[in-house]
Amino acid sequence: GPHMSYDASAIRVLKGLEGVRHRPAMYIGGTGVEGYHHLFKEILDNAVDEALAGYATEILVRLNEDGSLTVEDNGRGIPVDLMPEEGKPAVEVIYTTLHSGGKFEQGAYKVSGGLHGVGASVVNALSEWTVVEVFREGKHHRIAFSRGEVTEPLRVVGEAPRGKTGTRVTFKPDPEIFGNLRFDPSKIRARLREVAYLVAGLKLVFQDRQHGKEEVFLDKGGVASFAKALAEGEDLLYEKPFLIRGTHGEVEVEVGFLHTQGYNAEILTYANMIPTRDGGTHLTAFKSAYSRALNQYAKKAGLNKEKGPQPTGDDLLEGLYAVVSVKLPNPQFEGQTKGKLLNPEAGTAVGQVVYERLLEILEENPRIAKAVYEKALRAAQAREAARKARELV
Ligand code: 0R9
Repeated sequence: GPHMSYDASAIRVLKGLEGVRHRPAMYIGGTGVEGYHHLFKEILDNAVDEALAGYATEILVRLNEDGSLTVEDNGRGIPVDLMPEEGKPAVEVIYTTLHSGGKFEQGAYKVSGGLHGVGASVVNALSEWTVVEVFREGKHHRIAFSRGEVTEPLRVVGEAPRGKTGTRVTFKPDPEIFGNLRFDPSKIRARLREVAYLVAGLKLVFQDRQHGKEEVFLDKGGVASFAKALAEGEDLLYEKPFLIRGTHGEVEVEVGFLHTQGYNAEILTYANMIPTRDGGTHLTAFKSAYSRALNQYAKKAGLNKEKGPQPTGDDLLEGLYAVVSVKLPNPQFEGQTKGKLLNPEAGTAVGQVVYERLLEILEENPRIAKAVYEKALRAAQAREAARKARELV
């Protein structure tokens, strides 16, 4: 009857990008400031993927005067050839098909994961307009969309400048979805700075056409420089931060760390470049491996001959500034804000890599090792003295 056909068409419609416009929160977390900037992060991640794949060396982000945002990479360019099954160019399929992950994955994994990481088609669905330009094989290609639908099919609009390859995406988030929100340059800058630390050597340029400013983010030291930046303003125990890198199974581990003379400590963690504010398996494993390595070294080096109080895990962490970054396939997140990493294999990898390499670092740097351990011994003594004082009172 008439009801049947209504239901069927309603279901069909909601399956496509209409569903994204109908329930944006399911795809970007919400339609507030965070959701708005999530669109930028999503496109930036796609450009970063091309850098991690070894093809792009530079990413440009431009905040345009009309409120739209341009993200451009100098990688291979999104393929423009027709896909046999769809009969459409790959770039169109990517921008108009929900969850087009799977079949496009080229062995590696996407940077993003969890609730977020739904891709270009979601950004397209939630944008008043989107223009994708591809520079490839000497040609400048262009395709345009509005609210997820093609408005100008893919065509060659000219020659690519000499030797230029890459992808340029310009989009204007839809006021029908986001009201009068605007991009906040400080949020864009914060993410670019973070990515520059997480991908050592990648050049990120931010052009703010609304305020006539340009800024370059590039760091050769990666997470080691990140750790040093966190410790800014503190008295350092030594000047040069350490970097630990390693792979275990399918998990890539990178840790940068530095010790201060103070009592504060800060450990930032990331999974596939997504901040994990509530920690998770990688953080737990890091703390445990760090303590085990220090205790093991101290025993072997005879640093702990005293009968006094033994340093706890927290004593050992005093003064430590560290950044732990893991990359793994299929990251699983938990918690209200999806800020906690659950994958046990991430913990195993961090544990192995950090324990082994940290022991070597301590052996290669006995003066630093001694200073770090003696600081932990003093922390244990202070803790014990405070406890005794409390008991006396
Ligand atoms: C500015 C934002 N950048 C991107 O969105 C972007 C996607 C992308 C890409 C490839 C290269 N650069 C890119 N930039 C790419 C090219 C090739 C293979 N894989 C990826 C190739 O030349 O063979 N793509 C991301 C997905 C896809 N391309 C694909 F599914 F269409 F292939």
